[in-house]
Amino acid sequence: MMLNRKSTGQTGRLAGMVAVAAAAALALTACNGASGSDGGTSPAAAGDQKITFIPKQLNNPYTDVVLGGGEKGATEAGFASSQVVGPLEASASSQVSFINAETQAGTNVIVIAANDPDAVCTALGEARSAGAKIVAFDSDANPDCRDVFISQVVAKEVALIQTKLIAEQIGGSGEIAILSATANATNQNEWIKFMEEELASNPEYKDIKLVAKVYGDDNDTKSFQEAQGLMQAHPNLKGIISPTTVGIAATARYLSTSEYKGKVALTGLGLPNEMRPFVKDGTVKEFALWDPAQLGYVAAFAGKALTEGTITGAEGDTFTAGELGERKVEKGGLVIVGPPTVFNAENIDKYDF
Ligand code: RAM
Repeated sequence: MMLNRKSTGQTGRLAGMVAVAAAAALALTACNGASGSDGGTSPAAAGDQKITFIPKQLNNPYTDVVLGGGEKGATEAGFASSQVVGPLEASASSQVSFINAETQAGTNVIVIAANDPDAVCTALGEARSAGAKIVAFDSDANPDCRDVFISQVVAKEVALIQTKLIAEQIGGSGEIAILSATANATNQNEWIKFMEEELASNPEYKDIKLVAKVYGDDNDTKSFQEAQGLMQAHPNLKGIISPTTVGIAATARYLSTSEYKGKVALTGLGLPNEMRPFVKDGTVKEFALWDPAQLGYVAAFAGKALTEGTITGAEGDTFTAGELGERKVEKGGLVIVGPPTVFNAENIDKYDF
């Protein structure tokens, strides 16, 4: 017997998932032997494994796209059930109680985007002792506390592309600021560290001065206010990098109706569907991102390979991530998903996420 999840549209799906979270171990399962692509010969036929995704926070449109890919990957990889649980805000310890509940429920694979690399460690350690495999994605946990980390793009590359974009957009000189997510987020801090290093060491950027780093906590209202505050505190600001989809959208919204529209540059990491109006109205020239759905998709297959023992997270391990093909585990248990794309007025209409 093969168990499949119900699948609905993106918004409905997430709402459904939250409801499932409330129902804890009562996973969305429906008996259906015919809808699997291989008629029941998939790994699911041999087991009843459960996978749970714990994103940084639930109310984030980026997370919705990542989880759409995760849901698809979980089905194709043959998990008997999958669910999403998680906090509504991305504070450091907000995920601990969710991890503990998964340990209690005997979940086989926990996929987590860590709000803080260390705050989740004890709970993840307990989950592992109980037999769970831990896949970090998007934002890494301390490597001692997980089996693999599925990274969207090489972290340094993410930083360099944003530094290059802002330098181009401000004509190579002037004051810039960074508007980040939460202050503890592993992914944000790694990208910011590489940006700072690049600004300090690349002679092309010698006339660019980073004057502020602020945190919108991946909260739309706070990000909007931080953008406003930046302009008040730094009247000579020429550009803002926001390496978070929530931050860049809120900053764009602020700039678009302000006197700074078209004068203060804004780049970073954004969802094309959220950024489209701001590219079209001239607030934003270019920004970057990868395909978020692929992140969740690869994470699900990595989880399956871990539970089957075909990988352990060691350097050189390989596994097949469905339609995305073979993936290799690199040093430190790192799996890279794909290259970033730069979006602008010419290409943005080709993307729908
Ligand atoms: C936000 C989150 C996430 C990050 C993206 C780019 O939605 O901070 O962790 O990867 O932006």
